[in-house]
Amino acid sequence: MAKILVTGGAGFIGSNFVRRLLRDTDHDVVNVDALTYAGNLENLSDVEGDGRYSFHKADIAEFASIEPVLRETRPDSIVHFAAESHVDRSVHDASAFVRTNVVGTQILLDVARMHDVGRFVHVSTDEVYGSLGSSGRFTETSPIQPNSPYSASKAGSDFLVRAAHHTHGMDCCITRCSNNYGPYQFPEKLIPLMISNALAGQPLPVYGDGKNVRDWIHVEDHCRAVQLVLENGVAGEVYNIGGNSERENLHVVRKLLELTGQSEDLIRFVKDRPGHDRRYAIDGAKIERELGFVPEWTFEDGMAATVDWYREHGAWVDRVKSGAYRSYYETQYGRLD
Ligand code: NAD
Ligand code: TDX
Repeated sequence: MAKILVTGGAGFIGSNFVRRLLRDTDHDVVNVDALTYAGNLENLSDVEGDGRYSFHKADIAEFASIEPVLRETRPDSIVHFAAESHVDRSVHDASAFVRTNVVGTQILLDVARMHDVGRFVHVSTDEVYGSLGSSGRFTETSPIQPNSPYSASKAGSDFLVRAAHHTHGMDCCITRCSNNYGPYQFPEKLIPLMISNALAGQPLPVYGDGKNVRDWIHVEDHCRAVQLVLENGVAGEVYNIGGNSERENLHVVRKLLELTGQSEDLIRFVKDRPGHDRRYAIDGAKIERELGFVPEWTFEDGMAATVDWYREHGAWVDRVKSGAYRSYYETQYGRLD
């Protein structure tokens, strides 16, 4: 039994990971989250009473906020999910991305070293590799060529984690995963946004020609891979994690319209995202060979299960979409008729 501190545990992937650790291990789990617009404790309401779980509201970018949490809880390991995570928001204003993703990661590394934390798993993204043409896949040795303020800030955090291992001998691993989908994803990202709009009979905004490609992975597969890296990864190594499910955006949107029983007339082609990366695809050979990870969800089963989840959690979606989400939506999309 160990004590695992999870940052960003009130967000989409972090909350799925916290639930997984409590369900499948005997570890104690300390969830640290600043509860930004993307952090929602309702995502973990089912584990609130668990004696092995605790929540601490703290900001990783403020030493005086995060340091006391580690001093008090003394975790054995950290799994670092906390980040500003949405590319479109980083196009509007990158400052929070630099603050949390870059400065926050360095402060967290400093505090972890100060309190002799062992393994530090840094959860990163395939977007740090930039964009692919019509062929090829990202390997762990692909050049780091981030194109958006979001991915540049994640690449910066990856380099700081690499440096902490190289300079201070910290026990760090980095994971770089492709696009996640599944329960509790905030409806600013493609799949939950399209599902919630389709269920409400509202227009579906597709950027550009809709032919950009992402490699979709179910969040449960991603969380299982991160757990394998936490348990068996080699210090200083990077592990790519992919879903073996490359799909064009338009294919994804059409599939979701089919699953929600809505017409393709709801599709609206809107102005493209500035600097929009064309294609991401992960070569997952290293994590398969070294840690035995292969994704289990097929794209088709995962999409159907996710549509069912959003259908059954209408109240969660309504609460999440109220308030600040509305003004973001208007800034990003204006009126879609
Ligand atoms: P999310 O936006 O749903 O959650 C991020 C969480 O971090 C929120 O709970 C938020 O409150 C918290 N947070 C933000 N700033 C903080 C701060 N300063 N201090 C403490 N907590 C703070 O994001 P997500 O989609 O769950 O992504 C989690 C991680 O996985 C991120 O690091 C992201 O870069 C990475 N990732 C995401 C995907 C994806 O498809 N969503 C793919 C690959 C990697
Ligand atoms: O309204 C939309 N219309 C649209 O066409 C939105 C929100 C997205 N898109 C397109 C842009 C992308 O090609 O869909 C694709 C996926 O977009 P996002 O869901 O915003 O994801 P992406 O930009 O690919 O980044 C995601 O994957 C990697 C996550 O948000 C990151 O946190 C992760 O690191």
